[in-house]
Amino acid sequence: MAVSVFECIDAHTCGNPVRLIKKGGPALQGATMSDKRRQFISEYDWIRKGLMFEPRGHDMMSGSILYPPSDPKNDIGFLFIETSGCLPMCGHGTIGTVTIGLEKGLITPQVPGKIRIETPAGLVEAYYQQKEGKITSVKLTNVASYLAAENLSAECPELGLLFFDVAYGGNFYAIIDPQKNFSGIQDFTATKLIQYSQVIRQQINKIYKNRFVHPENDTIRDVSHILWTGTPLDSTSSGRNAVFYGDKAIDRSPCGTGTSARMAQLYAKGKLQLNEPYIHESYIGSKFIGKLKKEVISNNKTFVIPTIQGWAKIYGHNTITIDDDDPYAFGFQVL
Ligand code: PYC
Repeated sequence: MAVSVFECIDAHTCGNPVRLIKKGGPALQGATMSDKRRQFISEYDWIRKGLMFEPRGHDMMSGSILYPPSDPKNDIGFLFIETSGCLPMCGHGTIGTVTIGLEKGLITPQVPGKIRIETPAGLVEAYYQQKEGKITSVKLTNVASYLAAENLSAECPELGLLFFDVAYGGNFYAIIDPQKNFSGIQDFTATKLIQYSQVIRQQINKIYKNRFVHPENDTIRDVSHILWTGTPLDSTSSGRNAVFYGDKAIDRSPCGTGTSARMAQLYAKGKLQLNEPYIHESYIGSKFIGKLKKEVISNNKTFVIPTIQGWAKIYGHNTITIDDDDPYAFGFQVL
């Protein structure tokens, strides 16, 4: 009989949860965060399941574990653990982890004001502002993002044929804009969007099998997230989304990797310029400010470098145990 103990700090980024595992995470050997991610998935996925799923977590739960950087020029490495698996990159998770890490003294940047973070998807830089010991805003320079495919289609229950684009912003997103069979997220409950997403994601990955693979890291593949769009709640915002992830979640934040993918898509279609602010609303109306800093050509493909700005708040300290005599030691989901 063994009991594993995890010291966690819980926060939310614009409404979406971030649970930083301060103590109890496993030592990992890999040379990069991508290698460490693979080792974690094969040997320690029980930790993710135990801490993210019910009864210790919930459908939206999302977390991170800190690692020393592989390259001494960098400050820290982040492993993301979520109900959806170990994402290559998580924007709201990074904003939350940076906020917790700085406020609680778990991250000490070499250059004050800037943190160089190794993530499984690549290097991410975070610039932060602080006041009276609190981090008030975090701006990420995310991994290179791009539009991967346009005008694909799949059948959606009740709605019929839907057209979508696929873009990469740290994860692959199917982006579904308002069209003949879909009037926009303002006309749908989150529950309905979840029901549709569960089916349409499965269809997309069946019809377009092996089509979406990152050109420089083939462990990053397939459409994991569905980004539905619609009319913003605030008329001064640029857009609003409902991002589906995991099996039952709609992101409560505007989604960092989703906003990056959305901006890459709009840029490729000539609908967003470099340095033009893109104020992105979540389903609950919280906001990230996005921008595209520059264009980069690599592997004959045009990428853009996005920045995402948001905030996070710490709300709890949590010592969580996983006792292997608990029938629900490794969590469960009610689908
Ligand atoms: O902010 O990138 C993000 C994210 C991914 C899944 C949920 N949030």
